[in-house]
Amino acid sequence: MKPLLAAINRQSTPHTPVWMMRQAGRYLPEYRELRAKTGGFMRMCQTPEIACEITLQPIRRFPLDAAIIFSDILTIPDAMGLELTFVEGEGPSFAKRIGNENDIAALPRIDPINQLGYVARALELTAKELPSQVTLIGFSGSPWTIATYMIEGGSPKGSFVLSRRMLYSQPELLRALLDKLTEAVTNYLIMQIDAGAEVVQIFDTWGGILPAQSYLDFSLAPMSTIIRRVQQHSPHTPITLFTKGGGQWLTAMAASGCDCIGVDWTTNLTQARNQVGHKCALQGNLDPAILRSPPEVIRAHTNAMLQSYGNHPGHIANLGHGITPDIPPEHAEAFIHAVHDFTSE
Ligand code: 1CP
Repeated sequence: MKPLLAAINRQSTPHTPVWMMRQAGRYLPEYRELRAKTGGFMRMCQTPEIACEITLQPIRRFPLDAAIIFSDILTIPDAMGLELTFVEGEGPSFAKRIGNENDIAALPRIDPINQLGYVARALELTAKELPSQVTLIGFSGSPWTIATYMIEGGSPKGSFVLSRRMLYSQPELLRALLDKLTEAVTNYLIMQIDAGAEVVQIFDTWGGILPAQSYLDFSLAPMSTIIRRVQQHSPHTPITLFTKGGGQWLTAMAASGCDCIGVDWTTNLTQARNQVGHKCALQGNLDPAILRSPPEVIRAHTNAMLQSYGNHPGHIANLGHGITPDIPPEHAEAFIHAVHDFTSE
């Protein structure tokens, strides 16, 4: 079995598998070169040959155990008609945002195969090209995280004022939006699995800004519904749940039925493992800021992270959040090699 699939099933592996969130992206000169030629991030996502090529770029450079399909969590609101654009250096922005009942009522149900079929085709192409030991990962944003972008109209800068206002003043509106997104994410993940994704990850980047009860009701509950429905369709495809800032809710996350929990760098892996036991694999959690340090510092911190998980099956090494554009590729390489060096039999 591929090392990452074995680890996610809590089986022992010849080395701890490793990949990096956001491993296909701007820290790689070959990505920047292709982006300059292609013109526009969405054009890159929507052209399966280009999305496949970018997915493979980090795989050619580093001995990674997984490839994550090149796409974005904001393809769903784009398909719902919010008109996504990415301005270089400024991040995502929508032409329309979701502010009231009418906006939510007007949101169409999406048909992933017709509207997001470019992601399925990119997965199919990539599955054919990947080395045999590398696992192909599909993904989506969580309903809550996607909703924050739709409500804020782009990057939720500052303190998510509009999203939190809706949460507290019009929770029924937020629920209606989350229901639509729950259905869309479920069908989107099922499409990705049918196209060749061997694991799917739900990125709940902004779940950690919520109070505990609101996290359970407005972020974890929709994700649990998605997990149940995806498992009904594909009982053997593992699902990873990553809530940034979710370290205090691991027991509740494990009860969602997910196979693996992604943890950020603020979480202690020994404690996390004591809490979830054998129920879920754990993925993470080197602070991505450590990759700015010299390679020997990266190796030392990587070793400490591996030690804190301990010598048990069920660990997938990763960063605690995405790699940032300023990281030299050699530093990413130092991290990946360190994981394999320290854990090879
Ligand atoms: O390895 C990969 O790069 C895989 C593809 C991938 C993934 C998994 C991209 C490409 N984006 C994502 C997920 C994503 N997108 C998340 C969840 C993970 C996380 O928290 O990092 C989020 C919040 C987004 C939204 C988004 N898209 C942002 C963040 C904006 C913000 O401030 O909130 C940005 C900058 C993007 C654009 C984007 N997505 C991906 C890339 C390589 C880029 C850069 C685009 C460019 O070239 O300008």
